[in-house]
Amino acid sequence: MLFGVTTPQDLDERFRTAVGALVPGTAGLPDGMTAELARALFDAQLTSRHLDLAARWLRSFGEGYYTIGSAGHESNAVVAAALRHTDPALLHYRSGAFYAARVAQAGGADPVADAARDVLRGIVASAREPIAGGRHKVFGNAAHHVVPTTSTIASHLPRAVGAAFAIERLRKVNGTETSEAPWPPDAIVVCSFGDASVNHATATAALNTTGWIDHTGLRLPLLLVCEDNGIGISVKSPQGWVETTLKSRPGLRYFAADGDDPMGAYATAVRAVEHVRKSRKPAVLHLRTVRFMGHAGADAEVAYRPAADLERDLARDPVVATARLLVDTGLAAPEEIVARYDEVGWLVRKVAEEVLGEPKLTSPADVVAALAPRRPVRVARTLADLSVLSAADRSAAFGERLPEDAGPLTLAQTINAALADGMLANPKMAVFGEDVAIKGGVYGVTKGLRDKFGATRVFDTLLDETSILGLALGSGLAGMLPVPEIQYLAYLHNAEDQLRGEAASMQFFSAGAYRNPMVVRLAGLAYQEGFGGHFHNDNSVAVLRDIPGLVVAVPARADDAAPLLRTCLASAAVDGSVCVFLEPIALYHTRDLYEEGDNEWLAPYLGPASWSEAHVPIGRARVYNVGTADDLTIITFGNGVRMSLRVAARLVDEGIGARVVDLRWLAPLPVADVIRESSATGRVLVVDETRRSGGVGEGVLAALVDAGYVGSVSRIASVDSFVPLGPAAKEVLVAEDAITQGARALLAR
Ligand SMILES: Cc1ncc(C[n+]2csc(CCOP(=O)(O)OP(=O)(O)O)c2C)c(N)n1
Ligand SMILES: [Mg+2]
Repeated sequence: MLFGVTTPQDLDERFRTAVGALVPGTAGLPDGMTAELARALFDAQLTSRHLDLAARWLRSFGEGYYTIGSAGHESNAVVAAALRHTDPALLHYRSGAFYAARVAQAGGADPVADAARDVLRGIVASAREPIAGGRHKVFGNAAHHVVPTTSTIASHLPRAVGAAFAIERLRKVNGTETSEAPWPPDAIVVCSFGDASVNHATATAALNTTGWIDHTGLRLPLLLVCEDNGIGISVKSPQGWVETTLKSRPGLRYFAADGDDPMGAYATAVRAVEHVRKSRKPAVLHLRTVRFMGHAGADAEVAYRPAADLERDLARDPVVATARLLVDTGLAAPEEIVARYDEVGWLVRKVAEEVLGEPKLTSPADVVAALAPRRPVRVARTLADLSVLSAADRSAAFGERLPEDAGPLTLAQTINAALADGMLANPKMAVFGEDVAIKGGVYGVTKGLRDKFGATRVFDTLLDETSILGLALGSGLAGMLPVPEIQYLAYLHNAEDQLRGEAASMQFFSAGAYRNPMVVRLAGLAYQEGFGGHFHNDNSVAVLRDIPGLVVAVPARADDAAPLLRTCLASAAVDGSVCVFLEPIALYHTRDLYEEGDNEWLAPYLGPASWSEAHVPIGRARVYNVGTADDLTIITFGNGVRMSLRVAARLVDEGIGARVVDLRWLAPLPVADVIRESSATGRVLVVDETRRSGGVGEGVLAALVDAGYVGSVSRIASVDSFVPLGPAAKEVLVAEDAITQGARALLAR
C-alpha cells in the first residue's frame, strides 16, 4: 500500500481495516448525546463518504463532472446537528456531511437516499438537481434552507453577514411575528469555508464587517465555521496561523473543535450555536479536519505532501472516529458498522445509477430560463397599483411640499424624490452605503431620506464596497429590497465579484429558488470639467455590460430618472432583478440644455397618478426628433444625450435633421428601437462617452450588424485611456465638436 490515500479503493480498505480493529466496549455516551443522534450523525458521515467514492466512480466513465469531496471533513455533520433545520446555511464545498445531516433533520423516510440524490444529481449535471437544476454542482436546497454558494472561495461570506444583519433588521420591522421572511426571527446564519480561504480579501472584508457591526452595538446572528484541513490545494496554512487570525478578530467569539472527536465537536458546536442564538452575536467555530484523496479527483497529492503528513491525517479519520464511539459505547459491533457502511454504500450507488439517465439541460433556453426572468406586464401593473399611494403618507414624508409641487427639478433632486417615493411604496426597501444617511450622499442625492424614514432603513455603512454589496445580497435574500450605493463607479471594480459572481448568478444557480433583488446606485461617468481625475470620472462600463442578466439603466435627465428608477425597483421586487442605476455625476445639478438659463434640462416631478402612463419598460429607448429628423440617427446615452441634442439643434441650421436616440438602458440594449430608428434615416452616428474598446458603442454596432443593417454607420467614442485631471480630460472624452464633425462626415459619404 502506498502512503496516504490515493484511490477510493484505498480509502475504503483503510476504513474496513480500522473498524475491524475496534474493540467493543461499554462506555457511556457523553452528556447531551443520544444513541439516536450518534447513529444519525454516523449515517450522515457515511453518506458523505460514499458520495465522494461515487463521484469518482462516475468520473471514471465520464458521467460525473465534479470530484471535489468532503472526505476527512465529515465531522461537519455535528454542526448541522447543533443547528435547526430552518437556520440558513451557506456551505463550503466540503460540507457534504453537514448537508446530509441537514436533509435528515427534515425527518424524511429515507434521508440517506434523499441527500445522496440531491448531491449526485449535481455531480451528473441532471436537470432535476434540486437547486441549480444542472447548472452547477453545489450544496443547496431551499426546502432545507441551504443557500447555494459559488466556487469562488470566500465570496459567500459577505452575503452571509448580510443575511444575518437582515434577520435582525426584519425582526425590528416585523417584531417576533413570523412574516414573509424566509427564516424565523430567531434563526441564525451558518457559513462554512476552508482554512486557506480565511486569507482571501473577501473573507477578511466579511470578518472585519462582522466585527464592525458588532462593535457598533448591532446584533449579528452569524456562525462562521472554518473547516481547517491545514492546506489549500497544495499550499499549507502556516502552523497556528488560522487559530491566530481567527482568535484576533474583534467581536468574534472563538470556538475550536477537533474533527476526530465527533462528540467533543458536537458539544462545542452546541455551545457555539447557543451563544449565537441567544446573544445574537457572531462566533467562529474552528473545526480541525483532514483531507483525503487530494484536493479533487485529478490531484496527486503524494507529489507535494510528505508521507508523514498523509499518515497523520489517516489516524484522524472522522468517520472512523464516530465508528469508534459507537463501538466503544456498545451501540454497534464492528461488523454492524461495516454492514451499515456497505448498506449506505449500496444505497448511494443505487441512486447514482438512477440519476445517471436523468435528462440534462439540452438547449440554450433551458440553460438561461432561470437567469433573469422578466415579467414586464406584472412590473407595469405594480407601478399602476402605486397610483393610489397614500396621499397622507406622502405628505407626512415630504412635509409641506410634495415634489410634484416643487417646480422643475434637477436629476439629483428627482432621484431623491423617487427614492423617497420608493421607500413609501415598499416598506422593505432600504437605502445604504458610504455617506448616504447623515450627509445625504456626496452629491446630496439621498439628502433627507434618513430623517424621513429612520436609521433602520437609511444608514451609513463602513467603507468597504465588498461588504456594502454583501449586505445587499444577504438582505435581498432575506426578503428586503436593498438599494445600496457605490460612491463612484471606479470603486465598484474592487468589489465587482459580489455583483457579478454572487448577485447576478443567484437565480441562475438556484433555478430561481433564491433571489437577491437589488438596485445598486452608482455615481459615475465623466465631464466634471476636469475635476476629480479618473477616479471620479470613470467611464468603464464593460465590466457591467457583460454580466448575464444584469439590468443597467442610465438616466440622462430628470424626466427619465424617476420612471427608470421606479422600473428598476419594481423589477427587483417582482422578478428579483439585479439592477444597476448608473447616475451621470456631471448631470446631477445641470439645469440648462441649449443656453444658459433656459432650464431645459430640468423637469417637473410627476405624482403617483401619472406613474403608470410615464412607465418606461426595461430596454426601451427614448427618441428625440430634431428638425426633419430624417437625415441622421444619433445613438447615445448619458452625457452624450445632452451633447447630441445641442449638436442636433445646431445641425438644423445646416439643413440637417437628426433623431437622437437615448438608449437609457445599457443592458439589455434597446435593440428593437435602435434598429427601427437607424433604418428610418439610413445613417447612424454612435456617440459613446465610454471607451472605444469595451465601450457601449461596440454593443450598438454589433446589434446593427446582427440585424443586417445596411446603412452607413460611424462611431465616436472616448479614447482608450484613463481620464486625466484638469483640462486634459477634454483630450480623451467625446466632445460636441467631434459629434458635429462626425455627423457632417457621415452625411458627406
Ligand atoms: C477566489 C478563488 N481563487 C482561487 C480558487 C481556486 N481554488 C479552489 S479551492 C482552493 C483552495 C482552497 O483551500 P481551503 O480554503 O483551505 O479549502 P479546502 O479546499 O482545503 O477545503 C483554490 C485556490 C478559487 N476557487 N477561488
Ligand atoms: Mg484547506
